[in-house]
Amino acid sequence: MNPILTRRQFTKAIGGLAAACAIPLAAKASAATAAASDAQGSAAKRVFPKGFVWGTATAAYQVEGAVKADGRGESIWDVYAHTPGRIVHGDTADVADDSYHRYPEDIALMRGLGVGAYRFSVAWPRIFPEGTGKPNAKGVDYYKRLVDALHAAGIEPYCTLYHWDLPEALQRKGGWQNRDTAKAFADYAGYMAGQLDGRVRHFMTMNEISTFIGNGYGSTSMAPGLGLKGQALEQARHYALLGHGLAVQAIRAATNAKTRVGSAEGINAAMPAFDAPEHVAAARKAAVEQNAGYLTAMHTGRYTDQYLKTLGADAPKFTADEMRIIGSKTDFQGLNIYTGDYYIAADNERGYEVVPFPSSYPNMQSSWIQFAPGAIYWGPKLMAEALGISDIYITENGTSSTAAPDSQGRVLDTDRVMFLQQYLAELQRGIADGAPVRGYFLWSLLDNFEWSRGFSERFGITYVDFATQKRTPKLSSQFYRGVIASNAI
Ligand code: PNW
Repeated sequence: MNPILTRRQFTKAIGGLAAACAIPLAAKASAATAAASDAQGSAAKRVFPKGFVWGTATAAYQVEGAVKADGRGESIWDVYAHTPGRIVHGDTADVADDSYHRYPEDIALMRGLGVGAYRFSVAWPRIFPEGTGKPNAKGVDYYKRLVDALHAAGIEPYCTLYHWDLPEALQRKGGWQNRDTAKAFADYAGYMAGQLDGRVRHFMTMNEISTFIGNGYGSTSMAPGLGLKGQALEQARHYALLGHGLAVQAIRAATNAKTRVGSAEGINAAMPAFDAPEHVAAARKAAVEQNAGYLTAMHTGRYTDQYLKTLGADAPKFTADEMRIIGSKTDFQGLNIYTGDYYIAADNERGYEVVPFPSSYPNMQSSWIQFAPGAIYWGPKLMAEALGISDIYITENGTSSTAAPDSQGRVLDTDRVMFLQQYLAELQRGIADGAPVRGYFLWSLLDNFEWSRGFSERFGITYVDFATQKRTPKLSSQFYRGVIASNAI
């Protein structure tokens, strides 16, 4: 899917980006040399498997804008963002990157990078403005146009059906606290997958159940901002999982046999404090238990004994049939990996103990992103071993950075370059050690609406001037371009 470019194609592509980014020629020459030496099979290069999928990722609410266009209904994030005090600086995503209109420009940026894949999400309220009922043809057509334009550019679309923008009409009926929402989601997911069948080969049901339930239902830092506790919170988590399982079945029923279905779950990857066998075993146990309410349930069709015991009276009510649905077989697992937690072996019931980060531990601009490249080595490896997962995609990885245009208009985000270089080296090492990772999606193609942080935290490898919508590839774009072209780090 990502053939190594001829030297001429490569130099041309890098030349275009270098001009856009005004990067000196020396960098261009060394990248071209790397590609050339790779073609000769240099042993010094750390090479990714042939056919490894390189992509970028975004989500509908974070980039599209156009919140009133073509009959789109209201989502919980429209309501939340327009509630005073919820978002840093009172930002909203009413316009965001205006990708609803500017997607051809975004696809051109991806061509410049040389990515073979793009992970985007569908806004449920564009398809069913009221959550259920009659589909909105104009919303469906937008995604057909997007997907067709991607194919025309030689970029494979990977589609997420729920990246947190629940139709507000369903929130008024209880949102994920209402079991009917799981059914409504499956109906929407099946309908949309059917509409894109044949044009999209990879569907993800949901993005990070852990985050939208934890932050939106458990705390108030994301929409709908409920701050629930106890059993009510656990029941909502269970219904979100049920929605995933029902959607897997609905997507399968609506699409051809070659279509592949999975999800994109966020994990704070369990890492051994260092790779002594007892700490590795501890981290493996932790990987299962820390994800008991998400990945473990989805891949085993049951909640672990320890999970239910810890929750006690707060445990969700569930039936055997619901657990079978939650455990519906998937074809791949997406993992969003930004950071991790260190574990050591411990003489307690669980057999492990989490090690808090010392205050001196380095982190990126976002306070929750500890710099932990080992997360992307251990995360996929331990999840695959513990849960028997055969195909993993890194559906998100990246970082925020404060880098802004310098006096020449360049954005030299060396912190992001450093971050990506270290994480990708660890990913390559993990794959070489047997982690079944098939692809990598960098979050994000563009600076975008970073939820409650608004536009104050920028995750893009392309700088976006939100006043003019001008896009400028950052230094990290040039770095990623070289990784893709050489399929190596
Ligand atoms: C993920 N946390 O979200 C999302 O899937 C993206 O939409 C988001 O832009 C990206 O990561 C960067 O934040 C998370 O606070 C947001 O732990 C917050 C957290 C984790 C993931």
